[in-house]
Amino acid sequence: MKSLVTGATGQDGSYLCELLLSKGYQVVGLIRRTSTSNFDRIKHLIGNPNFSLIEGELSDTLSMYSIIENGKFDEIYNLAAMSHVGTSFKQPVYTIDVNLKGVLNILEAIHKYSPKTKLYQASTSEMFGKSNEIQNENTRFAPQSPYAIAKLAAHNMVSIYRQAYGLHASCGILFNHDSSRRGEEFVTRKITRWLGKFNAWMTYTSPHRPGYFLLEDPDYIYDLDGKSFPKLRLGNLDSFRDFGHAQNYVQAMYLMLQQESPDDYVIASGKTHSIREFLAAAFREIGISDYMSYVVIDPKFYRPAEVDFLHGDPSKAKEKLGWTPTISFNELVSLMVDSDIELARSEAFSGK
Ligand code: NAP
Ligand code: G4F
Repeated sequence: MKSLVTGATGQDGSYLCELLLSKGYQVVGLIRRTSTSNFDRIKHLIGNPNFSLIEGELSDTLSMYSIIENGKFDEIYNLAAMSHVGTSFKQPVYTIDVNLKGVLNILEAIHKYSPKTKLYQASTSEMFGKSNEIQNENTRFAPQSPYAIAKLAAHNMVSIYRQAYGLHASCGILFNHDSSRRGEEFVTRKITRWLGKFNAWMTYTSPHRPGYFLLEDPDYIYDLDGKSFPKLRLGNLDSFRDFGHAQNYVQAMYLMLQQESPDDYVIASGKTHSIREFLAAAFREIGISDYMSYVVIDPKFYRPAEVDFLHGDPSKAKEKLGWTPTISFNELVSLMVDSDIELARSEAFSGK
């Protein structure tokens, strides 16, 4: 089996490439040209004889056509996207180019040149947007950002190509999933990365005089020698998300393409927590309960329009795919904090 994974350098792409390689697949990762390499999440795969990289840009029709026509792929997993909701308000046209036109490029290429290739499209719970009920495959979509609008249009486009041309194309409506490989600008990883660095600052920066002050200063924490560390700056803490671990969620992507017929599935933990709850749980991991003393609420991180409540019902995926998540919310928080404590410790010792 030969698969193309777009977004191979991202969080999900890296876990999915590992999963497919472990199943004996030949995996081609699509990467876009950047001035410096960003292979951190897949560097351990480079050199594997079943793994290779190909350069391409999702929004460039000709490059996607030629990759798909020549690749003879059994499966394509389209994970590449402008994936940051906040950024989509600042770069709406680019977001449409990549997250909608990019998907159309892939669908057309499959339809024209490789109609037997199966497609997985990374849809998202953000499409539910302004919803206040538990969400499943039948819940009405009400997108709240350029990101969600592009993803919803792509989701509908996949459905049309499936009906009109009989493509084996499935969409995973994935709820938030995180890990130690999550990008640092997403709220979960922003919190755990800050905690790792703060822990290293407390432990290794003043090892002879350990301890710190929480003064009235709104922006900084001080150590006993008067050196400062910036507080954690966040936006809205009162939105709810349904969190899972990315390693569990890429299993569901794979399972969707092993089904006889294509379909759409909600992939979620079935539980919801506020960002505030994530924050509190992460601080508890390093023994701090008065977490708000370390946080500054900065309106800069508020969104022009917010998604207040995401809570998925993964019953269909459980029943039809046999998929269930194995990593709980508390385990996720703990894994992420531990990993960022270790990362910051190694950076402190290597002088970074
Ligand atoms: P991510 O870590 O941000 O990775 C995105 C990937 O897309 C990166 O490899 C990035 O390449 C690549 N990419 C971006 N623009 C591209 C372009 N124009 N051409 C080619 N490649 C491009 O995202 P993720 O968390 O792994 O998410 C994977 C997919 O699932 C995304 O489509 C996201 O929207 C969707 N999703 C994610 C979640 C979640 O909670 N994680 C939930 C639902 C849906 P660079 O490394 O060069 O930037
Ligand atoms: O971490 P976030 O940026 O993730 P968001 O918006 O839920 O999007 C993620 O999950 C989607 C699935 O539902 C994916 F489709 C998407 O690609 C991405 O992976 O923000 C989560 C919440 C928001 O309510 C935001 O307003 O956290 C709030 N937040 C509070 N302070 C913050 C911050 N978000 C970010 N990024 N940075 C903050 O400082």
